[in-house]
Amino acid sequence: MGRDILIGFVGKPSSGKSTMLNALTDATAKTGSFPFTTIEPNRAVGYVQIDCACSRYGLEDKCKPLYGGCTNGRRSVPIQLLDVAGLIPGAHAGKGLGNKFLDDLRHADALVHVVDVSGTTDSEGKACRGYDPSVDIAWLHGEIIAWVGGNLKAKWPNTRRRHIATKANPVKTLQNQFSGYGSTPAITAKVLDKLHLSTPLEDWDEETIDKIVDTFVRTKFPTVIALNKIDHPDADANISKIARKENPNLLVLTSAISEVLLRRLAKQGFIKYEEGSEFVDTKDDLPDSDLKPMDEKLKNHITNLQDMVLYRHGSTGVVNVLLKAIELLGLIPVFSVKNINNFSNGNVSEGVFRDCILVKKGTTAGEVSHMVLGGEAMSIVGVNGNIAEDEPIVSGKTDILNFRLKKADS
Ligand SMILES: Nc1nc2c(ncn2[C@@H]2O[C@H](COP(=O)(O)OP(=O)(O)OP(=O)(O)O)[C@@H](O)[C@H]2O)c(=O)[nH]1
Ligand SMILES: [Mg+2]
Repeated sequence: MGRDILIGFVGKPSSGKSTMLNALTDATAKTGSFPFTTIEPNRAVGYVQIDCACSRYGLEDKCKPLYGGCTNGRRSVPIQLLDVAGLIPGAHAGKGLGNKFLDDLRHADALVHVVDVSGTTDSEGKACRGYDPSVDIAWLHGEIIAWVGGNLKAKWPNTRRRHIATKANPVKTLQNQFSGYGSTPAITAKVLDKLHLSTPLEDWDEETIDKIVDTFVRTKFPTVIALNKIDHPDADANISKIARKENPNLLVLTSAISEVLLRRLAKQGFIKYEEGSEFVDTKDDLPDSDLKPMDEKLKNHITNLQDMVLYRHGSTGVVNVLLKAIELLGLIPVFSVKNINNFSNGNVSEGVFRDCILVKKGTTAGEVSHMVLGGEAMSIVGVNGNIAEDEPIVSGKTDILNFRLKKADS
């Protein structure tokens, strides 16, 4: 994962995918209370917050990331976000906008399923009351399976014939089909290992293929479930129902619309708002500040938002969506520096810890050198001396690295 991480937003129409994208970025994707507002995908850069290495050395005020930013040791690392059209039950059979647009998500590292927990939109995203959103999680997963499964099955007779003719092994044959989703031979092998299949590939029936696809999707696309619209009075009952059914470790509570509003008011100078926090200050709270006063209507809106969202849940939750995705992916930051003694890229006056990439836990120093240099390093040096190529990166210990191309570089 040398490139930027890509996170895709999926869900039924009107669940709040585009609003969530806007809440996490400076994008202004079109949103609307009617299904299929989004047709073409919206791409934008979001930032995930991590602990920066600068704070270990008291260098917070010298820290100057090339991309993103760093404030008091909290570093914002850019990640790519992609919001696509809504899926409805039967999308794989052409319902709604179909499922072809999911091909844009083939290279996603993780997905976020945005669920509307207000119960005010039905399975097709049409306005209603009292809809039970707890069923959305299963059918949407089914549509993702049907997308990958459909692509695989369409080519299966040829794939199978070729497999027999070339006497290939199942990992190789399957990897050829899954590589288009950014799968690696290791991922494909892991999928087959998990299933302990006893039948040879040429005899796999539809049920076996479905099982393989299900395991592949769960392995390749870890999915955060964002329970959105928690600001709605009917949300609580739906959240409880979903919490009883689903793995709690995948759930994040969000109010995307609240985050959009807070960021906008902060930008317009009406409030002071620390993104992702519960802290909002108005002119009433800070009379000596240069904040603009708000009218009664806006004041009430903010009070309501604080009561329904910020005080009850601690934040609007949208920032936690990206943190959860990073956690599910098992990503850790690695800081590559050109000078291991002063952590700069040559000149301290240009700042320190300028480069940071996110890599999977277990990635070795050698693998990181390939991501950073595009090739093998002559030597890899950490703060405590040389590091072997096959040494996995350890957060807080061997995550600040200098890659030397030639001995002369030292
Ligand atoms: N109450 C509430 N409404 C929200 C929230 N997030 C989004 N909405 C509203 O839900 C409606 C749909 O939002 P969108 O972001 O357009 O939904 P989408 O999932 O992108 O929809 P499609 O593009 O049609 O698939 C809009 O009217 C939003 O204002 C939220 O957190 N709370
Ligand atoms: Mg949309």
